[in-house]
Amino acid sequence: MAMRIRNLASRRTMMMNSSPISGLRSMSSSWWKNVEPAPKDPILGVTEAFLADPSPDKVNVGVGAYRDDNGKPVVLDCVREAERRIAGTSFMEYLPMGGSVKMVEETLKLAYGDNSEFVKDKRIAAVQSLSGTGACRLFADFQKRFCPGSQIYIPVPTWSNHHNIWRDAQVPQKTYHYYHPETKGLDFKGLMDDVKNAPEGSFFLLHACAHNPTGVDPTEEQWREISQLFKAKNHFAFFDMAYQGFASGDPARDAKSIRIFLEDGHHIGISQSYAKNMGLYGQRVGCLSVLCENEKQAVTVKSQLQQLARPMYSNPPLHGAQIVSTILGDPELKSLWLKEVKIMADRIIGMRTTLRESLEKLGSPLSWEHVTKQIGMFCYSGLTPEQVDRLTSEYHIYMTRNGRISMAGVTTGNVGYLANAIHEVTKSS
Ligand code: PLA
Repeated sequence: MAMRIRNLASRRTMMMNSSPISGLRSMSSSWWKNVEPAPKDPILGVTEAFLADPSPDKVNVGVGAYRDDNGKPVVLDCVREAERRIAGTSFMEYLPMGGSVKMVEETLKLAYGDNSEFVKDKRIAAVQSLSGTGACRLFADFQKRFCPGSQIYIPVPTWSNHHNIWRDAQVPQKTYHYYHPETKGLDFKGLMDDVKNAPEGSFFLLHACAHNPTGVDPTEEQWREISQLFKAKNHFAFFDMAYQGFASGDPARDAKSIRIFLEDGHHIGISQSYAKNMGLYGQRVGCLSVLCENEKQAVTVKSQLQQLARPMYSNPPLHGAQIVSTILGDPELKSLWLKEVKIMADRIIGMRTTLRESLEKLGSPLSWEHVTKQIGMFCYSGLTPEQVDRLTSEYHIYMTRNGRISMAGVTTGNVGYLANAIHEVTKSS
C-alpha cells in the first residue's frame, strides 16, 4: 500500500514537471510577493517570545492565563467531572448555527440573573460564540451590517484586540477617557465628559468587570451615574464580560454593572467567555447576547446573528459547550465551580499583597498601593516600555510593553524574583 502511494506520488511529480502547468508554478511563487510580515501581537507575541527563551529562570506574566501556585495550568475539578460524565455519551453531531441551546440558556442566567424577566419573556437574542473574541467580532459585524454608519467608542486603554476586532469589521473607532495615569485610578470625569459629548445614540464598549489592562472598575455608584447618562443620551452599551468572577470571586457580584443597566431599562449587548472563569481557554466557548424589545425582535435578531456565523464558521464547537452545560445544569457541579472561581480569585488577591509587600520590603522609593487596589487578573504596574524591555532582556520576565502584569502568572515561587527585578529597573526612576 505504502509503495503504491509512493509510485503514484512520483508519477504525479513527473507529470507536473513535463506539463505546461510547470510554467504557471513559477508564476504562483510570486503570488504573495506583496505580503509584508504581520506585526507581532502585543499579547500573544509575548507568549511566543517566552516559549523561545531557554532560560530556567524565565517568568511569563504576559497573557492572562491562570496558573496554580506551582505555575501550572489548571483544569478545574468541576470540568474534570463534567468531562467524565460527557465521555459516556460520544455525541459528535453538528450543533445548530446558534450553538448549544442549553449552554446559552445557562450562560444568560449568569449575566442577566437567575430569575431574569428578560429570559422569561424570551427577549434576548443569544448565540454560542467562539469564546469572548468571537462574541465581540460577531457583534461588531452585526453592528456594521445593521447600523452601517455607526462608530464604536472604546476606552483608553483597552484589551488590544478590541481595536483589531472593530477595525476588521470596518466599524470606525472613537475613544473615551478611562484611566488616570497619575492616580492610577478611574478618570471618571473624563469618561463622563466623553459620554456626554458623544453624538446621541452612540455605541460604547464597556468592560463589565475587572477591566483589562488596568484592573480599575467604576464603583457601583459610578456605574449608576454612567447608566443614567447613557439613558439621557440614548447610547448603546456593549459589555465585554471576559472575567466574570475574577473581580470579586463571585460571578453574580461581578455582573453588577450589567444589572444596573438592566434595571434602568437599557437594551444592551453582552459578550461572555468561559476561557478564564472555567479555565476553558482552548475550548473557545462563549456567548453573544442582545436584549431586544420583545420576543419577535429577538427571534429576528438571532436569525441574523446565525446568518453572520454561517459563512464564517457555520456552527460553534461542541465539546466546550457540553462541559459548560453539564456544570451549570447540575446544582452540585455549579456550586463546586463557584468555589473554584473563588479560589482562583483569592489566590490572585493574595499574590497582589505579596508582590506589594515584597517591593516595599526591598525599600522601593515608589508607591505600589495600586497593586492591591486594582482588581481582576491584571496589574497595570506603571512600568514603562523601556523598563519592561529591561525586565525581559536582563531577567527573562515576559509581560506586555504597556506594563501590564498578569497576576494569574505570579506564584509564591516567582514573586520574590519578580519583585526584585521590578525594584532593580525602577529604583532610579
Ligand atoms: N475580552 C477581554 C477584555 C479580554 O481580555 C480577552 C482575553 C477576551 C475578551 C477574549 O478572550 P477569549 O476569546 O479567550 O474568551 N484576553 C487575554 C488573552 C486573556 C488574549 O489576549 O487573547 C489577555 O491576555 O488579554
